[in-house]
Amino acid sequence: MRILLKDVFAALFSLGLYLGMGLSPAHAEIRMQNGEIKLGIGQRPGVLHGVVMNHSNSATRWIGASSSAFERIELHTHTKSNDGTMRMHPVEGYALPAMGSVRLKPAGDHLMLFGFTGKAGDTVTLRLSFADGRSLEVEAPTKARAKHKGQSSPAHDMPHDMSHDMSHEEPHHGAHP
Ligand SMILES: [Cu+2]
Repeated sequence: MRILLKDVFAALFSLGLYLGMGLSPAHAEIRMQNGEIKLGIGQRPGVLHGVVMNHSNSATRWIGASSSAFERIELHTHTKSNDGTMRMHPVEGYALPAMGSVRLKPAGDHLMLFGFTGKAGDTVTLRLSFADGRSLEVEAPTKARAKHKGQSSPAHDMPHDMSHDMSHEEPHHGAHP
């Protein structure tokens, strides 16, 4: 009787582990690599680049991010408009295939981080959330955006959505497949 009960518990335990796979937040199946935040100038939003990899057999969607160091974080992407220019806009999420990844990069998908409450050089903690209930806590260093020539030209002070575009990495124009 004692042996039987032990076997039953062992079986239940394995079943529990099996069912928990891919759902448990403790499972480090989703990871971020090379995460780095470039802060915006002044009040402009910062941008997160890096790679989020799904080392599991279940596809999901990356649907959000939050951090105590930022007031708000949006998921953005760039799309080519009719006149051929790349424009960024918020999206509901990014598809994260099984054994696949989302690559955040200039002129592509990126996280836009508003209202930084820390200081440049801080490493901040971000919580990434996924449509299947998984979530991931990651750390990313913040870097002040390098000052460059022409920074104070009038174009940089435009209040309309150009200024939002300008807070991104430089290579917006040209080499897009
Ligand atoms: Cu953006």
